[in-house]
Amino acid sequence: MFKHAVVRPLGHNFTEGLTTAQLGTPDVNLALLQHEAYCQALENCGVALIRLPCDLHHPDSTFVEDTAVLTSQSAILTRPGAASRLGEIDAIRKTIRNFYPSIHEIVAPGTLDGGDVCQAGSHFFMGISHRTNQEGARQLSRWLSADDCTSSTVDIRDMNSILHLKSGIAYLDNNDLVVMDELAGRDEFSGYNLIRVPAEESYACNCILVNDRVLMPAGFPRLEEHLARRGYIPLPLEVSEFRKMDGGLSCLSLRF
Ligand code: CIR
Repeated sequence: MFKHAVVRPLGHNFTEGLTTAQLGTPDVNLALLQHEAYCQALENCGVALIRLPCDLHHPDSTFVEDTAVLTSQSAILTRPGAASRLGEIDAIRKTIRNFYPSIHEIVAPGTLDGGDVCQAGSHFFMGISHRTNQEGARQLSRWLSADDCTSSTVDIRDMNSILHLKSGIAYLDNNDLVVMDELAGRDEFSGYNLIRVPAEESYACNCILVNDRVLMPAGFPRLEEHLARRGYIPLPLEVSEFRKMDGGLSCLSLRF
């Protein structure tokens, strides 16, 4: 169960953030409305929000998930792989200090984005991507093993279709793993019940189980039906403007 989530609205310069998606320029006002609806959805799932003010120095700072890995036992601040995002960590450090007695940090030369870390019970998959390097994954794995958690890496550097590992997989419950077709054959995932997502819906892989609901992007009926058939309660949300900045739905909150 998640009790809390950190969220941070985008600023007027959101469109100056990093992106490779060629989906046009986001509409900032629409993005703000989508962000607020996302926040309300989290609250409706019983989560208390910690709302940070927007940070105009960091146009990507609404994607708070990339800044930390929070588990029931530990908090590990990341060291984002994009230089323009390194300064996002300070505000998160101050915020989570109120909830965790001690905080670990990924240090140079390690880099790690929270979007590359997928928790599946007591096991953590860590994507090796253009943002997260082997050293960042090694440091995270050491902190996790101190809590008796296991971890393993999944190399996604040769994939152009996803930025982070969690752009292509999501762990739900009961050994169920949502996975994009392109990743479904990887040995790393063979022990899971795979909920395969066809290529035309792969953006929807980035969904999150928050207490009793699965928050997922709106407009992906096949995954929505599949989840409902398996007994989940899907809650579709509009996140079109975040997609234009390479953002998934999970990255808009840090849940713990
Ligand atoms: C970036 O490129 O860093 C941001 N524009 C998007 C980050 C999205 N993060 C995520 O999916 N975890």
